[in-house]
Amino acid sequence: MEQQGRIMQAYELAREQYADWGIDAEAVLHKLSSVSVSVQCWQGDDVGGFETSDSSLSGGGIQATGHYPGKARNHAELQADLAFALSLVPGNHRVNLHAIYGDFRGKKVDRDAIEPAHFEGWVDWAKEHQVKLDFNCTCFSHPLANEGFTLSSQDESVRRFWIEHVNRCREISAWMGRSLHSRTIHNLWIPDGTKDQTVNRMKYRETLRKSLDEIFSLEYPSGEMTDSIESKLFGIGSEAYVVGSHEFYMGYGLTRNKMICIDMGHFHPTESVADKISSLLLYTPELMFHVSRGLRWDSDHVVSFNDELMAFAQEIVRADALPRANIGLDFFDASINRIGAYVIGIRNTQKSLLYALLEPIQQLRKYEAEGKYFERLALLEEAKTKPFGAVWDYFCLTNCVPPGDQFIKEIQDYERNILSLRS
Ligand code: RNT
Ligand code: ZN
Repeated sequence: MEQQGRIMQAYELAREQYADWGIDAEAVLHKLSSVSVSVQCWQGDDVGGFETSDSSLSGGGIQATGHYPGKARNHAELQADLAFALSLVPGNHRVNLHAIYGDFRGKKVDRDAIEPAHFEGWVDWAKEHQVKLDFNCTCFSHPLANEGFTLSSQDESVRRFWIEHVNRCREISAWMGRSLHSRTIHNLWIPDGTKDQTVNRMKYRETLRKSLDEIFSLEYPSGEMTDSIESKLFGIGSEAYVVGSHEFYMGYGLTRNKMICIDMGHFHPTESVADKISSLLLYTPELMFHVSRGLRWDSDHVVSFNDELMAFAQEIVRADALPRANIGLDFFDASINRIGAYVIGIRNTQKSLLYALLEPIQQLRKYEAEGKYFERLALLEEAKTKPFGAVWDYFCLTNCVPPGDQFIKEIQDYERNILSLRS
């Protein structure tokens, strides 16, 4: 109670300070409440999935490192972990599934045979927990991805296998969206590429374009599912060449009216992902994001409240593009408590948006219009030490989730009572 009073008091003072800058903190929090983050199921089990066959992370140039105990071993555990993580963050969110997380009931169901029935458990769970679902085809961690090519494979039987997989994933997505009355975004990322120089850059890309055209020739109502396509710069084992590069998918998305997915780890380390937002949004209605933190490479570290994340949120807010931004998370750290990873990453993403929404944008734009650049910089810097944390704590309190660092203890308790019992 005492702590609650302190948070209310601090918020009152903060609210007044922001009001002095012409910012209505209540209106900001209202806006923030409406943002759903799509939470990646794969942080919960290090991108393992629940296929009965061996689908250990491979063939995708992506890697989860670490052996922290307590990872989810089945649906019930993953669902419990996700529900617990979501109970520690404000707002209503989505869960982003991969095709390998179906309930295959102990049978070997290959990727070209999956069906909505395998995801009924997830849809029931989503209804019960009032979350919405997004979906991804899984074109990696499979023997037929081991040669490094899926949809761009020159082996027609391999290519057909993956086309069938993606077709089924899109059908499952549409069914999910229908069942939950909320459009499911189906994101497509493939690992295709070569470790060393190829003399067939054009050929593989032509093949990928052909496969995508075939896949997308089947259209679903946009209220049920929408496609997004995710590019990448390089992966482990595809250092020299990635078929689905940024230019490839940018061209494809803009000419075929498909949503482009920007993963924050998929560009040159000094390239600003934030700077891409306004450019792309001039030519495409919506964007999908994979919020991630690359450390030196596409390492998928837990998202930190750092300059890059703030710039990302600022660009969305400054472009008035919150309704056009689909914000998904994509990190997987197996070296720390995985629920802690979720909660930190979700909360930081929300914090970055809150920070951006509390920016004195009108004054900043006025300064800029008048050529007052010292003043613009000064105000941007002052914003950094405003009582932003007090607004955040109040937001947590009013959403009945732990303010400040209190989630640490809750996660420690969960670890002691539940995670530590998993072998
Ligand atoms: C890989 C992509 C892709 C995956 C997930 C598991 O580099 O970022 O989004 O991380 O689909
Ligand atoms: Zn991604």
